Amino acid sequence: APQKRGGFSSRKVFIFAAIGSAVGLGNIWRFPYVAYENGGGAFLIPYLVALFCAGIPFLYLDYAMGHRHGGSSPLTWARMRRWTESLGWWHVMICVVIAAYYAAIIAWAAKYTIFSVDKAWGDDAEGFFFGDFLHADTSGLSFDFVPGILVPMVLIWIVVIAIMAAGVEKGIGLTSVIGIPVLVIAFGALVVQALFLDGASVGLEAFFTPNWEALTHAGVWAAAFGQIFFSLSVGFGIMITYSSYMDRDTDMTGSGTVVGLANSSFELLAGIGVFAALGFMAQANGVTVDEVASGGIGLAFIVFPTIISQAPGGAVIGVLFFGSLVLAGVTSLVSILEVIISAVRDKMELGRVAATMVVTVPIAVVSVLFFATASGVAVLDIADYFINQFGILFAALVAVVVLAWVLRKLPLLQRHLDARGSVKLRGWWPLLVGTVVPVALGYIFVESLKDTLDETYGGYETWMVGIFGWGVAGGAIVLAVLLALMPWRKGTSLEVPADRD
Ligand code: LEU
Repeated sequence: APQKRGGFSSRKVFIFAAIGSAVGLGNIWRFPYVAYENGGGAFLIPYLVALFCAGIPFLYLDYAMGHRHGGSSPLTWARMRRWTESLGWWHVMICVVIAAYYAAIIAWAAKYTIFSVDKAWGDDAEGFFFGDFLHADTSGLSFDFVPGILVPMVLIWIVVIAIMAAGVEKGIGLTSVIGIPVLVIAFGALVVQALFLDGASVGLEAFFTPNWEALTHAGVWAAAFGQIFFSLSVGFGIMITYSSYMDRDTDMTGSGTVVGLANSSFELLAGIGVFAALGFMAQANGVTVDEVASGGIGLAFIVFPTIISQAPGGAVIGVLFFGSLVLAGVTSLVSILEVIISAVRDKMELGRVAATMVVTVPIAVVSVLFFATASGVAVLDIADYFINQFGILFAALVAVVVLAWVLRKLPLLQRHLDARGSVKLRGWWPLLVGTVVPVALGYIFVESLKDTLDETYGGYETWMVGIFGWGVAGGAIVLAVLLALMPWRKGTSLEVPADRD
């Protein structure tokens, strides 16, 4: 029965939880550096194209699947056609990988919230981040624990496990209903403060000036699509799972539109805030915005500390910024874990608390083992790139091809959404999802594959990329196929719930 799986008590809670999932480290930590590495201002155009042509349509797709079939991702797929169940487990495995590294970044942010108060990095934020803080060793694999990361990681895991054990409504729902308004206020205050810094306009100019040449690179488009899917939390089971927790009459397209626009607004706001701050820093140091925005994955942890040291009221900026990261991160991490927990619950005879423990404790251990150690930042960089390009985007491609061309389910799903949705999708949606999305994703996938095969990612050791890149992305697929072979618990029906159509 549906009550046994848990669920959200109202559409409001669902929307908060979905926004809580979407707005995360991707918006604040990942977006600025991905944008920066892919042409800066030039990134906005592919980003917006990806949002409207693929991201939001795909969000409706996830909603339709989860809502109509009322199950976790594997159960939803199994209810569409038995043999597609492994696609759901692929989502689950992608979430396992993301959860493991996502917690590490939240832990960094928690630590930096405290560091902000007395500006622990002195005047060398970059040296401090990679050296004193991370003890980064990018030359290979190292299991030397870094206590400064280990402790906050363990604490984050304890908090998140407690939320998950409390359940869908009382854990996830409540955390988001409280956390998201606080986040919006804190982050809004931060952006306003950033806009008043000297030199902010220089940074904004850099952000909003298109670099047309960058649009000719397939890699820029791949990055934009990857960012959109990651940021909206679509294509890897999260929104399927959340929408399975809603009543049959819920307006899913209206909800999806709110969630999609809220997420992108937040992301652009973060872009504006970060680039305004970069402008300040460039001006204060007499260099160009290009020169300050180095650091890639560490952008947020290098640039912001420098600003905190130099700007008036820096400590406040720091606490707001890193505090926002922690809050945004936690409300997203719970959604990643819920994909796994709900799948395990649907498949096996386990209660909420037992399933939470069986899922989260091993992931927490792996997470600490790989990311609270000196090679953590290298493994994280590799895993994040590969699980995006060859996990999320690839899984999304396979999903649309199967749904649109093999099972031919799009018209059915469209009718399901339109029967109760305030935003009517009509014919344009199956068209976009059935043609434009697979063509775009297919092209990007091939190009991205060529690029990645051409050159070892990020200049790391080949074997490191082999294990944590190709190995992790490929291993997720192999394990997914194996998990789909396991039997369902006796009480789980593989029929579409009768009340859902
Ligand atoms: N959408 C989230 C973010 O932007 C990530 C996802 C994996 C939950 O950070």
